[in-house]
Amino acid sequence: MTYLVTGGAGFIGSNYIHYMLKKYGGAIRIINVDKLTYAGNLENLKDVEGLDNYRFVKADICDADKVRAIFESEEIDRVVHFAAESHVDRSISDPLVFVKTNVVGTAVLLEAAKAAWENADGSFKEGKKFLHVSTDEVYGSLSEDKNTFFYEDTPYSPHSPYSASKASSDMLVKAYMDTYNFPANITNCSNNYGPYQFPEKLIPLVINNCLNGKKIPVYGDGKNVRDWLYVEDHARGIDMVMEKGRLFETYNIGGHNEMQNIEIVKLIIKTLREFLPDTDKRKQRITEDLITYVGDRKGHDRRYAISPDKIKKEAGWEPETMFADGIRLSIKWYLENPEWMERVTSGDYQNYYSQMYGE
Ligand code: NAD
Ligand code: TDX
Repeated sequence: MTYLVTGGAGFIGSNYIHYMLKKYGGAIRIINVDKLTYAGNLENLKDVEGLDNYRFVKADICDADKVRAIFESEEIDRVVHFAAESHVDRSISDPLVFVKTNVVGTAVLLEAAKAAWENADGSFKEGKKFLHVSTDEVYGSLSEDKNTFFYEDTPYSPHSPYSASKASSDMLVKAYMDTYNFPANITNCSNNYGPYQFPEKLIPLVINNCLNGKKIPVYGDGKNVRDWLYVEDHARGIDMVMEKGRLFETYNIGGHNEMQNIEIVKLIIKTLREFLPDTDKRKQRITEDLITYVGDRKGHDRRYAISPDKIKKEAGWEPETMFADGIRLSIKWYLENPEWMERVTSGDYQNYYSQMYGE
């Protein structure tokens, strides 16, 4: 069984590749296609690099010739499509790259998979599936009423250029399913956290700023709510949708872990203080005095919360890692991997590809 994973050098993609190779070993083969933008870090995958059943291809998913060539040279059974520009703040200052990668890149992949998998009569070869990884941000924003959730049939109402580009890519996948019976699933998940997350996103940013005695920028009143999902739970959810999800269906994946941003910031400060010994000089600087309220993000969605009822009922998936445990695991990981953070923040990690692959 051969998987084409796009964006496998990013945060969720690299965790997914680790999860899959650990679970299935040599029974599967993974081809990781990634452009290696600022967010793609091959060092995340150092430990699988030498495996016979893992191959890395440096390519932009917008490059139709290259993508088609991959489908022609390999018998791809399954596509798991993570590759995207993923940071909301960047989409506010530079929307066009989001449209290009997230919309055009998805269209290119769909075309290549369709061309490779379609029979002469318009049906598709047995067992093929395209799983498109999307976000709960396509549904817009919820009120603070705790009884409201995003469901699979919640109308799309994206607000940021990022979520609008993801919504467009979802619509393209839906169009391929409706028009061609193209074998696909869409998953929409909530905020992920865990190892290997680029420190532009809230949790690793707060950990990194604390460890460096830097101010922690909290947008607006800090009371925006996100529904946090431990990345390994997400990887398992994607695998279960791939195995058990009904074709043409959408599945929401969420952790039932709603938290206000400010609660998370305070919890990270408290946990770091607990983990660091008194002799560690950094500890004295890690206090709530680092918290700095700054101007709000433009168009900032107030609350996200996902109902994972459908994936639970149909695939038996449930989150296994509650936030209280997951955040401790994550903080420990960042504390134990200071060189990873150092190389990512200094930009050094970007030399890894040329050292490793000699290009
Ligand atoms: P990330 O930014 O950490 O990684 C994205 C990866 O895609 C990087 O390796 C990057 O090099 C690659 N990439 C970017 N543009 C490319 C292009 N044109 N061609 C090939 N590769 C390219 O993102 P992430 O947080 O791992 O998110 C993965 C997917 O999950 C995205 O589709 C995102 O929208 C979705 N998602 C993320 C979250 C989250 O909390 N992080 C939540 C819901 C959905
Ligand atoms: O410095 C910060 N200060 C702050 O208050 C940052 C980076 C964020 N925030 C707030 C904004 C959000 O309310 O924290 C919350 C989380 O922000 P991000 O980590 O940027 O995530 P978010 O915008 O919620 O989007 C994430 O989850 C959904 C991912 O980046 C998306 O790719 C995913 O689709």
